[in-house]
Amino acid sequence: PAPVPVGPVPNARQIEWYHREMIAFFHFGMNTFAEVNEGDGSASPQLFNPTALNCNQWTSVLKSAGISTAILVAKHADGFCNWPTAHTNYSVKNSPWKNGKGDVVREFADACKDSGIKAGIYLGPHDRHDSRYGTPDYSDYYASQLSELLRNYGPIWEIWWDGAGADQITSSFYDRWADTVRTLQPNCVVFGTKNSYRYADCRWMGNESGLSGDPCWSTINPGSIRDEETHIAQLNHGEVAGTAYVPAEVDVSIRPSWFYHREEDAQVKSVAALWDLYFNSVGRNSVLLLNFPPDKRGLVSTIDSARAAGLQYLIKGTFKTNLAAGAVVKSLHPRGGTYKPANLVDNSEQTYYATSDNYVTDTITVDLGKKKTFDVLMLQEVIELGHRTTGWSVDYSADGKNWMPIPEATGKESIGYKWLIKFKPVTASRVRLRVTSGKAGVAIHTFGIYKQPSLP
Ligand code: IPT
Repeated sequence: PAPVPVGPVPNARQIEWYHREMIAFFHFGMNTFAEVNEGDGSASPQLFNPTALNCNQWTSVLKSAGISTAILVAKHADGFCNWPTAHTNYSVKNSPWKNGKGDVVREFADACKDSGIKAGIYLGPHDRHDSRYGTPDYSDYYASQLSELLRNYGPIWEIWWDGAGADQITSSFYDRWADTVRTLQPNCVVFGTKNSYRYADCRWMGNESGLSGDPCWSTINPGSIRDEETHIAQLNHGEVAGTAYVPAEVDVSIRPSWFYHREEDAQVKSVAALWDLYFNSVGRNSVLLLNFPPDKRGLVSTIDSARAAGLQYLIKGTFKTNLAAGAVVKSLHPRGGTYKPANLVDNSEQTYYATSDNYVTDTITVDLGKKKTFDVLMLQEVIELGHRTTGWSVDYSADGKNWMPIPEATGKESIGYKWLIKFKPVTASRVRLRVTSGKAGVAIHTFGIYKQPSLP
């Protein structure tokens, strides 16, 4: 029989979310034109006037970056609405852009649909423009806008409830807004923070620099999300004994700022920096939400798009071949039946290796048959069965007798959806995974070793 799940397990939205691995963020709006990051809500709608807005250009950037989901800022804390909402005059309809007939959300949603990209929405809970902010009337206002966005633009894959500045938005506001989300778009992932913690499918991971914790558990105690300021470490690492399954989403900008500023063109993250970022987010059991701020034309800079394509080149080039594929795999405590050690290297997520229920530790030896050189390691647990393994190390050997540790892969804790490690190239004919502790028996579907191509 199959192993029994342990602890909290993901819901269907979270399983789908993990498999996307990377999401693009588009911060675009009044701040782009006012040349600030946190507008106070007083900028005139006359300022908003992209000269060449083309969301198909945005999605083509994502295509070459291998990113299949995107979240657009519909309204940031300055309150300006990127769609012609019926509920305020502070929107594109009073801007010169397309003589007030434009709708950025529509163009974004249509471009996503045309290119097979899932569209998400950031609707800032904080609002510095609207005088009702923080009152029950604001709750009505926000709920009406949420309905507009969730009814009129097709499937919305994720809704982003930024906690920034939103402390006056109490949990009763979110109770109502969550009801709107669940009624109109049952499959919509909720990024929740602070007072929206009850509804969070995924959590903030505690910083905006792209650095998930090591370890990084998908589980957390909900109070740690609510009491963010005093629980940054818990957000960053998760909590191994957490009572809720709320994995980390890593929001970080490809530039220093969230909104576009020309003077930052020379500070776009390099491909090497993005590669590190990928390992520190996707490679740490998290999903990467990478911001590409469109400029005043309404286009993503070619600098940003070239870097993102460089990252995709490295991802593809590295992970195309698992050098352990087809290796002879043996373990100390196999469960038997269909849960074979060889499932670890069969390039299939549908089959997995498991230990017998009496064992939470194991030693799994992968015989490569000949010497191979690799510098990346990947492990993937069966997330549907909960976080199981809590301690592991990887060693290598040239003769099967003398084993050397991979220092970067020694004394590790969490695995989860995906754990990646890169290190100086190692040449070996055998690799072994020592599972040293767990909450339940091992259930891992992939053990991979890879060789990075050189930087583009
Ligand atoms: C921070 C919020 O407090 C948090 O809830 C989350 O929304 C996060 O932003 C997103 O980056 S505030 C930020 C200035 C660190």
